[in-house]
Amino acid sequence: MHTHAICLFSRQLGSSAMAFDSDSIRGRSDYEYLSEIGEGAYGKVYKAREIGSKNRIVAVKKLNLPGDPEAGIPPFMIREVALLRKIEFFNHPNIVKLLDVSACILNQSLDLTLVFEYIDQDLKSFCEGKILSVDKIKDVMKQLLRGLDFLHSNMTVHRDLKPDNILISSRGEVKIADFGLARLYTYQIALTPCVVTLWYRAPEVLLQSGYMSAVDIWSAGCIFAELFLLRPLFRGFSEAQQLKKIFELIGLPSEEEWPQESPVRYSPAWGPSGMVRPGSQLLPGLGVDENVLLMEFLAFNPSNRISASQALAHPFLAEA
Ligand code: 0RS
Repeated sequence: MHTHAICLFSRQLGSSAMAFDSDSIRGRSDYEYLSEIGEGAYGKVYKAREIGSKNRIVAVKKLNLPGDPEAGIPPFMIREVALLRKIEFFNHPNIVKLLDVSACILNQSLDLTLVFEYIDQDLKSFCEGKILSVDKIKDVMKQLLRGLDFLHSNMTVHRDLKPDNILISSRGEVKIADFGLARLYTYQIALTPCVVTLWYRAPEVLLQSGYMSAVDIWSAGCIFAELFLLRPLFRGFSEAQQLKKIFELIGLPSEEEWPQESPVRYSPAWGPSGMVRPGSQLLPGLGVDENVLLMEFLAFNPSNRISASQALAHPFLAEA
């Protein structure tokens, strides 16, 4: 079969709209698929070998959506790719490297192929049944927070950070992957170089420290504790159970602290009353500095939660 497709974004990062032969778009002639490494709502991720002079190992992420050929590439996909390419431009050591992007509409379906550098291991398997030294935990957290600080200063939130999508290279480099749920939290994406008015912009937008990024910090806190405990900190199997487990550790906020706009009603049955006092030990197995930092990561109110850059300056991570 020889079909021509409309294709946005080139095979090599650099140029834009072009038409390609479908076989080359689908990558059949470019990559030898070695194994499936992941599957999710997003599609599938494969370990593959690039055919040609390079022969390097890559991670190929394939997203497929039922598409209306008349409608073209949906704006959310263009935004998603614009975000990935913007992030890529800065080439941050703690963000997985994007090598190639292509999107095309073919036979009623919309394909998006993302090619990344391949990293040997995920954090989940890295720490499985292995006791990590405090220095190693520090190193992993510093790299993770540097990656998060970079994302957050580019007004991007990951929203689904977990040990499965944090990768560790054989050289010990920590890299954040899986931007499937990541979103820019600006109203204006700089796709066109136009002057935008700042006159009506709220201070939290100007300060680029919206509460949005605090969700990643919570995740980082859970991961921090997991590196010590060698098991997930809060293992709930329903949303109610998850909240209950959280409040069992950090204490139940007062009714005044409960977000007014929340559809979840306040109930004293959620957990022991009263938030944990500052200076108390959340986890008895951890040292004082570790506990103080953990408490800052796990602040109930997102506006009180530590930022990635503040965490990097915390005594536990800053020294040595
Ligand atoms: C279920 C036990 C395993 O290089 C791995 C890579 C790996 C990558 C890579 C690079 C860039 C992604 C992967 C990526 C893209 C969604 C993703 C979701 C989760 C993780 C990565 C994603 N068990 C699962 C996965 N696993 C080992 C055990 C590995 C091992 C090495 N290298 N991904 N996953 N983006 N989209």
